Amino acid sequence: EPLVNQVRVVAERDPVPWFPRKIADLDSFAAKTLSYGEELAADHPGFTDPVYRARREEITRIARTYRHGQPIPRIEYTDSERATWRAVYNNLTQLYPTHACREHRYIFPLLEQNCGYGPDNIPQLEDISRFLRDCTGFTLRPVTGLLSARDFLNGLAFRVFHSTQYVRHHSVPLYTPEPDLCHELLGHVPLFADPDFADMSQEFGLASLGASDEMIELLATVYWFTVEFGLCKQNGEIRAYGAGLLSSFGELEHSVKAFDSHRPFDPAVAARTKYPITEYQPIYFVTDSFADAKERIRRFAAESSRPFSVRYNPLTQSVEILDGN
Ligand code: NLE
Ligand code: FE2
Repeated sequence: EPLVNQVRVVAERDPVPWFPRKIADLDSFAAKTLSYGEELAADHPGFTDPVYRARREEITRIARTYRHGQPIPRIEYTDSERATWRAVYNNLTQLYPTHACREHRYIFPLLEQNCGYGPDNIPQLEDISRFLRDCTGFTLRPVTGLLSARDFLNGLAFRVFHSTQYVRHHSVPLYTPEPDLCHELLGHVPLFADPDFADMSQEFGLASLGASDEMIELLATVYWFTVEFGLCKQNGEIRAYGAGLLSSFGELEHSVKAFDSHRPFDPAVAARTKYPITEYQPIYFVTDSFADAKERIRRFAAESSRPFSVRYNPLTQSVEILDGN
């Protein structure tokens, strides 16, 4: 790497945290997933059912050994997993016409046509990853569970979305506190096929590379209130664009009409708002339009106060460091 960067890093008072420079560097995240004992202490059945945990172990083995460039191995889902998927799928697709944002509704049929989305089939990550690459250059990587906010956001800089591959616990299909395949496929994937949304997501990622812990916390919080739980106004109606809402038929229905919980979206306010992760959100931020949210988020992400800036080179799938002085 250029000497000027090495000198800068040594000279900084606060050393710049390590960050991935090329897409294969993301391989190092595989071993570092948070476990429910730490950040996710919860009494949800998905955390404590031993049969379910054993099945999760089996599925997450793929994510632990996956390396960049390999096709994502396919999973043969069980009848119970397929029944859960069907319940989630059928309930959500009934709500989408009246509750989902325009972009989500536009892309969903394309996923049915190209990636095997449907009530009777659980789509495979490899097929979706190829589809997204054709749409926006985003790809998927299997992950064992929740990553740290830094690692997760860093992945977005390379247009890589870390996706779980297991299905939520069958007893509570309408809501799970953890990411699961239903959440990734029904909530996140449709929006990653939208070019503007893909660009905005990468902005979060680029802003997170080598950022201070404080900045990571702010970025992760804004991400939470937008990409995960954002609402927007379209044609005078409140609609969801956040993946955590679009994948939970309980909270999707609740959020759109919970008017007392709605606040106008301002990244500076959202960045400092506390939130629970294992229950319905007490506050939702609503943007006037989806385009407005994207613009505000982009500006907020660009405010990262680092002594250098970064640029993504899509030809080499690597990050170039630009000296800030
Ligand atoms: N609560 C969401 C769902 O049930 O699909 C998952 C949120 C993951 C952050
Ligand atoms: Fe998510």
